Amino acid sequence: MRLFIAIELPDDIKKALGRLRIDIPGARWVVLEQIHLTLAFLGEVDESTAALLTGELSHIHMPGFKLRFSGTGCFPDRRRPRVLWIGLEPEPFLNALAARVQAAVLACGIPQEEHPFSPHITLARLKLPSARESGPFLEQQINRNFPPLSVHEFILFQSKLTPQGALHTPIQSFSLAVAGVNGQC
Ligand code: 3AM
Repeated sequence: MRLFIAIELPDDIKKALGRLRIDIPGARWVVLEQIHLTLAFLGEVDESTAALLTGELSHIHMPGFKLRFSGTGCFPDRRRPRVLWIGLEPEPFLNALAARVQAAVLACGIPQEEHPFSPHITLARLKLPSARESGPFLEQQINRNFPPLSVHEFILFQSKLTPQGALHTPIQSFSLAVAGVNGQC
């Protein structure tokens, strides 16, 4: 199965993020329900490795934390935007969580890309990168009233590729602070 690990967002934040959408020809906006903050992408993983992984992930305990949205941005750069996202203010607990998730993944023998964790929430992917068409998205400011994101768990998701796009199904959630209450989704 194709897996990734992410932080889920509450509906009010998904709705607020949805309001950042603008009309960009050829943009594929992530459906609201599937917007998430990726901690690690695992790719294809067999059942026994997935079982090992859930064991490793359940050992991760740390305090919950709050994230604030910083502003819009894009990958790979503003001249050829392919992925449009919203970024997060630096938060050491988020980096610590991503590092611990990464270590758990590597401990299960699942290879990871080497590039450093760059916290972002993907909102759209562009088939035809256009700096001009993406400009109005990138110029949007995140105002102070934008709701913060309280993080108290992370989730192992399955991603099924379908002709209509990827379908995400939560497999198991892992509570950050409280030991022993990890739930099957
Ligand atoms: O949150 P973002 O968009 O950065 O792009 C996919 C998404 O990350 C990424 O995994 C997250 C959950 O789907 N992803 C999908 N296929 C990938 C791949 N082959 C990938 N990341 C790296 N390699």
